[in-house]
Amino acid sequence: MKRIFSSFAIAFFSGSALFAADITGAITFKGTPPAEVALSGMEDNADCIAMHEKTPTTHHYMVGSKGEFANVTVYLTGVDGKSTGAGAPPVIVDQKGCLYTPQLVAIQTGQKLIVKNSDPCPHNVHLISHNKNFTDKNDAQFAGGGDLNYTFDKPELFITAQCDIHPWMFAWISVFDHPYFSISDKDGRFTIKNVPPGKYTIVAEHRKAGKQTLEIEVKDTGATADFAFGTPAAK
Ligand SMILES: [Cu+2]
Repeated sequence: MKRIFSSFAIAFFSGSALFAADITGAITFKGTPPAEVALSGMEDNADCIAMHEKTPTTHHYMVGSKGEFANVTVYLTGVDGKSTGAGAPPVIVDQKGCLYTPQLVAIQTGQKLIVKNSDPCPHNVHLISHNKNFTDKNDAQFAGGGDLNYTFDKPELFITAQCDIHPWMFAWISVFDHPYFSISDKDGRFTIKNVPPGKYTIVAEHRKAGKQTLEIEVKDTGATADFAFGTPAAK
């Protein structure tokens, strides 16, 4: 019996090198981030301001009380050509209260992006590639109108989505040609799932705070990668 068990154990553990594992990490921001500002122009728009108790602000730096840094895009490099986007569930962005929710998303090449309008007013979705990967897309979307669907062929960080009717409305879409990316949550935590064992360069990038890079090795048990951002005075 013992021998049978050991044979099984050897087979199991030697086979585990083929398994994929997760990369997890925590992202912090040290110091005080720049102050956010009230969204300019919304107070002059009766439809939009009526949906808020007070004028919303920008949310460039989403930092928790202990420095937990949310909305940082984390991704592996050197793994292009592995997109599973065509079979992945769509990513959904809603327009609600004349704001994009969520305001920052990441998606694979070939994966569907669905933009909804939950507002009682019209919007238009104006997508801008800063690398000229596509010519601007600009689609009107009326109240109660159907969803808009998009896919992207080429990877690019922080494609801009803006509404030309409501000039404070912005969202950013990052496109990857692989599934190995994540966005940090309100606790500053991220998980990149199902990464095959190996050595990788992992990047944490924030639209305002810049980017940081680490070399990591993913083993059968996974890997961790923590990043600390901050204002220059706090370093
Ligand atoms: Cu709008």
